[in-house]
Amino acid sequence: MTLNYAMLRSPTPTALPPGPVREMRFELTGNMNRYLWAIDNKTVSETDRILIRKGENVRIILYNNSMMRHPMHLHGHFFRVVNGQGDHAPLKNVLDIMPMETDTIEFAATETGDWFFHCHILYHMMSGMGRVFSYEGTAPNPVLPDAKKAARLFARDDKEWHFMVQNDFATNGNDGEAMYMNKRWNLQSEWRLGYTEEHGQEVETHFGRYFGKMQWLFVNVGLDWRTREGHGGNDPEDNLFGQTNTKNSRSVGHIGFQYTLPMLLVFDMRIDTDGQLRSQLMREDIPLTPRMRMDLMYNTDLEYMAGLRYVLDKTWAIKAHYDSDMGLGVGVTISY
Ligand SMILES: [Cu+2]
Repeated sequence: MTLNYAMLRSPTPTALPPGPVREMRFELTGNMNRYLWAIDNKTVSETDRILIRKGENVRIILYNNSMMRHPMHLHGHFFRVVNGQGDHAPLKNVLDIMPMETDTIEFAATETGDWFFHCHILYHMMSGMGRVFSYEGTAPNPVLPDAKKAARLFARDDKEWHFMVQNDFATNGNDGEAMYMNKRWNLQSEWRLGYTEEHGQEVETHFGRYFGKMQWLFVNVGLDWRTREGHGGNDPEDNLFGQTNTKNSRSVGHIGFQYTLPMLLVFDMRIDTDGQLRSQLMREDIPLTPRMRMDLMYNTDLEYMAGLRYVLDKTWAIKAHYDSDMGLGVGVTISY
């Protein structure tokens, strides 16, 4: 038998005392790849405290619009889980909400002060999935001498910038990417540095912002530099837009966007300062087995790439890839 919340029944009645009802609706949102977690696409530090009043009944309707479960926890109160048990609805202070599920909880506002309501997966909480309920007209807390500073410290978690880098030391060259990002912005750079002039060198850098509650849209500006020689005349002269193909010699700025399509396929469209268009489809990290990942890329400069990575641990992986410019390479990948 699979146990579920509908089976829970309080041994004593839990009906709320009479009083005005304040109803709120929240959507739990986020992006699993970027690890941003929010409520209604706003993190704790991007919102004000939610004022409630002593004596009223607060009803919260929660819709989990993500593919992860979120055990939502309220400090300082027991809430009723509205689960079909009428006056005997169970009292809890954490409710684990499954993907795509909608749940209703309610509690009598009987306290004073500020109370944190947050996902109890702590890295979801620290990336911003929470709100503060604040009782109207509460006197300052005497054990918090500097309330402004305390609020600033509290809001600091979800404002943090973090750095990641992945570098592949391969037989045909060195390629990798680095990112410095926070919840909305990303500065990223990627490079493919061949050991010969024929394999060539490429460096691309983007800076931009993510938009939308799922953060599928990344609007960016960037720089694209590349050089490659003597590819035996096999290179395509045009790109798919009928423009001269500049994939072997380019030093431009560009503006564009990336959009994450279903199946985590990333569509990239850009125009550069020479008026050249490029669009690209890429899917990274296709899990073939728990440790085997596949990457695929194709773009309108007629470049393509396919790679296989065997993940040894969180830092090390073994990689083999084929790139239309750099050919076959085998190497070791470091992730940080
Ligand atoms: Cu969560």
